[in-house]
Amino acid sequence: MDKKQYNKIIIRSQDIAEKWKKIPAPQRGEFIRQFGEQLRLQKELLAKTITKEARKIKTESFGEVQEAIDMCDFAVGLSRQLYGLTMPSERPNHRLQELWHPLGVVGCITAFNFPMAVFAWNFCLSAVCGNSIIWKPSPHSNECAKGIKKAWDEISGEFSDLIQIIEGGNEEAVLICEDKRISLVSATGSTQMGKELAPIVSARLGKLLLELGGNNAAIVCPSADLDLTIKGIAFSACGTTGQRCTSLRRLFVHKDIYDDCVERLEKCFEELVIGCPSKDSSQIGPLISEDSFNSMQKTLESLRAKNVSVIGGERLDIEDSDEYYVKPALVLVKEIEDEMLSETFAPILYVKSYEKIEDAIRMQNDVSQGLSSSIFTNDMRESELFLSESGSDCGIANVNIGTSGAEIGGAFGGEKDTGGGRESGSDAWKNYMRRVTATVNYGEDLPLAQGVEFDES
Ligand code: UN1
Repeated sequence: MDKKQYNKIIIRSQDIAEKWKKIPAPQRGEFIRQFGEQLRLQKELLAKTITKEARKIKTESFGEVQEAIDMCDFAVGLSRQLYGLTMPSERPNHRLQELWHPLGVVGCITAFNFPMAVFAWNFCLSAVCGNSIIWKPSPHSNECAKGIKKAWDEISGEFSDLIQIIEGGNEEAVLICEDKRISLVSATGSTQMGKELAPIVSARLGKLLLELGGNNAAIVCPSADLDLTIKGIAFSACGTTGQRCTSLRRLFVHKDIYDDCVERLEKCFEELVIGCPSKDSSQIGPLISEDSFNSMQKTLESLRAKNVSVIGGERLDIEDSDEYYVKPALVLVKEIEDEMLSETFAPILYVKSYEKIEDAIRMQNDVSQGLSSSIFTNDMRESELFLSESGSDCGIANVNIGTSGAEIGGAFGGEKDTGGGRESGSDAWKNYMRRVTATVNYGEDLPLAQGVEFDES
């Protein structure tokens, strides 16, 4: 992008942030309430755009717009709850309190797979917190970004440029990361992308919020309700064509139920309806690109070369389309294979048996990523162990639910190579503000903290 044009965008964003921060937070919330109303009105249109561009099936596209609406509702409430703590001061006649102030301009880099919801996580919080936003969507989802911007433009009046979009790829992402005027860079994408961009932001000591790759696992215990479990696995592993950062990639099944579980999974994978995402009956649409297809095939080929059992995974010809429709792959492994340790953004599910729950938890944690995890069990000792400090090391830990499909109310994100950031619910708003610790002396003396004496006379 032309540097001059880029500069103009950022200066505009700084100017608008100056005005926006002076509006009381509950009034900023009112803008977000109206934005949510627009999203409700345009739900069908926006969902269609997602299906058309990101190729998500209809129900998931509607779900994604709903996730953005939920974020608006959450942020409206939050606009009256940007609480700072008041702490007891150790000094007489002193008040010790924290204040939260806006950051200014926030940069937001998003991926193709959640082309609206992840922006909404960032924008809704950032806006009620008093910031403007520069959005660089994935080159695969520029139309989705325009759809969201249009909805904002309908209600935002003079604050239309609170959202400004910069289309582009890595070059534009680097511009944002290098720019000292952008206080916080929130980036969603692969670990590789995070490792390239994070040092650029860190070199200028900017704030970072990272939501990177996952390599999510589920454990199936002997007491699990298998009907529920298979459903949970199928949605997490195959839904969104395995292209969620929360998609289920690895499955550890207790040896006593392994055969039964694999048999059911094979049948279930066989029955999933793969087809054009705008058809009501389709459960799995195509992969986003030829690159995604190639990386899936490369992973499967390298497994087959080692004589690992791979069921499915082949390309399907759907209505003579040149898109990349694939059969989800079930990979039955005896040992941990190297391929299992990295994230292939496609529907590949590795299945391995285990004997002891401690071993299953260890294998689950034994990857560099730490986003989402699940256990399927009706034994509270196992589920509590899984949730304890000796259990899952991920940012998300579910019981009797798959790894994907988190609600917005909780903080979303994970540890290790996932980047450590937390977005969406809970207190994630604090990422978009700066904290001021204010101590006020309303007395007539000047007592020093820690009992220090300093008498000038
Ligand atoms: C992502 O894939 O980057 O929990 C986000 C989920 C969705 C968000 C996924 N609510 O699967």
